Amino acid sequence: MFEKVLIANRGEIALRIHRACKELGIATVAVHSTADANAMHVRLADESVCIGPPAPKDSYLNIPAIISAAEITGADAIHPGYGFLSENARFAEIVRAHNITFIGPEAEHIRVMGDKIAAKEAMRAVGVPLVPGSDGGVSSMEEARAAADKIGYPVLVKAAAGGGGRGMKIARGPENVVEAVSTAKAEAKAAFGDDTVYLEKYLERPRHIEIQIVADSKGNVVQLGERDCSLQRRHQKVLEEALSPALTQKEREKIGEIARKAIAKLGYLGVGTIEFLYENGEFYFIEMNTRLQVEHPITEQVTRIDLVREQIRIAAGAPLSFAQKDVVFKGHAIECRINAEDPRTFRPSPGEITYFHAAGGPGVRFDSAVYTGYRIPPFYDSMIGKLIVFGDDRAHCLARLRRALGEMALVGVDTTIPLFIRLLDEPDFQKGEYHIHWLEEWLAQ
Ligand code: MV4
Repeated sequence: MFEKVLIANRGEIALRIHRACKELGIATVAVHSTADANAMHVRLADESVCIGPPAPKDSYLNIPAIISAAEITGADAIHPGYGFLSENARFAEIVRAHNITFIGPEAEHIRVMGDKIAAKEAMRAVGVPLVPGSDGGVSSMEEARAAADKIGYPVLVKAAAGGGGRGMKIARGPENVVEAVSTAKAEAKAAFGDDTVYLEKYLERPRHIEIQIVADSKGNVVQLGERDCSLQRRHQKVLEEALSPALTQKEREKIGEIARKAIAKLGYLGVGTIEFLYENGEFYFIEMNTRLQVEHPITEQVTRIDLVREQIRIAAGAPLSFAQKDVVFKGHAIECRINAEDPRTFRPSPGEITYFHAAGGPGVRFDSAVYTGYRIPPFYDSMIGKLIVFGDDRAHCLARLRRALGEMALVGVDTTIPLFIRLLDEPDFQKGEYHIHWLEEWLAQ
């Protein structure tokens, strides 16, 4: 096992990784920007290194500074968390070139899944169902038009370097293809420096369902069921559930087994998530995430498996501590992302938290890095905590969630807590009847 792990991240995920390390008897090194000198992840770590000024590009994305911090402190592994450098294949290679273990998959798997066209081809080859589409990039307007006619309208134009919804354009009919392709290309060029685009059949009201997988270096692959992440606003997840209220046990087992076999064939290592759109009983692969995800705790709650602990053990060469047959889903879990934002306008609300008290009691977990007197800096993501609630079934989970939201005290900044209280009163949400556009439509009315 590692002796010392450098955590190349901040906020709640840096704490989550620190906690897993301590439970494994591993010392931790925090890195931080000058804006985060008083952050909880710095306070809890065994050692800390300041890696630069507030702007992410100068600190949490500063590869030379992070590698230097690892070398100076003698860390034998780096955990990248989520966001920042977590899906940067070059970073994974540089870490390994310095004889430091990257706690994550092979650089080549990160690279393939980062290219959405290459990811689809890789998944097709291992038996995963895809959204019908152009099978590769379109290199001319004639090719785009022919592909769109063949797929059938509406079609969605997507950027190969995209993900997260940037550079997507809908063509409702043949007359819109040229316009959609040219704007998607221009946006992709500006955002990613790569204007490669591809076409897919546009699904009107699907759900976003993702399968958690975990794979060790001995060839063991286990799937840990799904999360329903359909409640989003502007491609930011707001609330996630495990398991999905929309799937039957038969559907769950079928897609889980497809995902497990695919990951085994790909020779993937570590934790990962396969994202699907789900509509009319069918699953369609869209993307794979090669990192630990924000919403991993709801899977932990329904499986009682510590994903971060497993991730670290796998990177150290240990076998998975369970087999597929040991995975039993129990109860229901929901995560609410608590953001320091106005709950109506979603305008960021940085500033000092003058009083903080977390909800607790049975089935309640609050993953956060805030404390009374903490000043939320304006330079980073507005997510300041995740309220994770577990119940015997979905109704029990919802009752506990309402109770827990009422216990939360976060004074001094606006938060999205009131939004969740309103959401709990909504019949569609109570019934679990929603899709990827539901939340934005509800917020707009
Ligand atoms: C789609 C789609 C409909 N049809 N693909 C958005 C982000 C990117 N990860 C994929 N996205 C979508 N791809 C086809 N063929 C609708 C979306 C989409 C979406 C997906 C998941 C969660 C929220 C979303 C919100 C808007 C659009």
